[in-house]
Amino acid sequence: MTVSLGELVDLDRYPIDQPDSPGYQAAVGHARDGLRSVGCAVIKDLVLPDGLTRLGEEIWDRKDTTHFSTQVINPYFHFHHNDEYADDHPMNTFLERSSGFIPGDSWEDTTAMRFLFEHPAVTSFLADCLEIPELYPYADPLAGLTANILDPGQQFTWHFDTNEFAVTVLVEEADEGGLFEYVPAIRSDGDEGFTHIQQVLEGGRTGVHTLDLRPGDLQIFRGRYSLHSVSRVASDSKPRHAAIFAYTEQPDVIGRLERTQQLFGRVLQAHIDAEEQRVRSDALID
Ligand SMILES: O=C(O)CCC(=O)C(=O)O
Ligand SMILES: [Fe+2]
Repeated sequence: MTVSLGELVDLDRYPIDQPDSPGYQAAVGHARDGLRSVGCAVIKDLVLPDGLTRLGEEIWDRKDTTHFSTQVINPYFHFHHNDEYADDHPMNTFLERSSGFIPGDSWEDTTAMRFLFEHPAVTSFLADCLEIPELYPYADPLAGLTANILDPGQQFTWHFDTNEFAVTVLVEEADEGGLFEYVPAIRSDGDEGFTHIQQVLEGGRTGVHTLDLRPGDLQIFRGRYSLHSVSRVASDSKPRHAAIFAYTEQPDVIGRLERTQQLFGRVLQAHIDAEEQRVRSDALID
């Protein structure tokens, strides 16, 4: 089955394939405002209803490949106590992540998911929004293209992403819970922001934004600098399904061995090779 960009994306409202058009400029301007001010931009109803149906079916068809894992982790995905830090430090504050991922190698080249994730018009539009010269699909064969699955009762606790940017399309929302929350730019290169992070981990709401995201909306997010979470989906709710497109500013970035094992329950040879030859863009804690 083939698909075209116009079948998936509302190109009338958002002509992402026509960079010189007023509609394109308006969408980029709006996204830049959000990204500059709070590190987050939402493009409402970017995906058309039929596109959403198709993404929804692709996720349900592959849901049995979801790797679910419950872990008690700190915001950097560590799960061991670190004696160099106090007990009430973010490094030693462990909370529940109980969601699952449909991994990158579940999405064949013919899927609408992969088509959107890798489409040059999508990547260059996103780069424009993020005000960077180039954007590369995260080269990790498992973590690059995923669906994040939160079944009833599950939550994705406060954390930072390894990759600089993430793009999310909410495909199916929970009836209750499953809300995306974030604290913009709580850390930066050279400042880990531990004090504020600890307040949030302990339930503090200072600086916490709750996103009003609906199915079909596309969210652009700087997840490496903004602490974020998805709140618990109610036990009697529908599941929450979100497509996650991960991108990097540099090509050929691959996730760490340990985190890959944690999130996907396995690693590929590419992860083992990359561990020996790391390509990193900053020195923040992973
Ligand atoms: O499902 C979402 O909206 C975000 C999930 C997330 O933060 C992640 O996959 O790292
Ligand atoms: Fe994240």
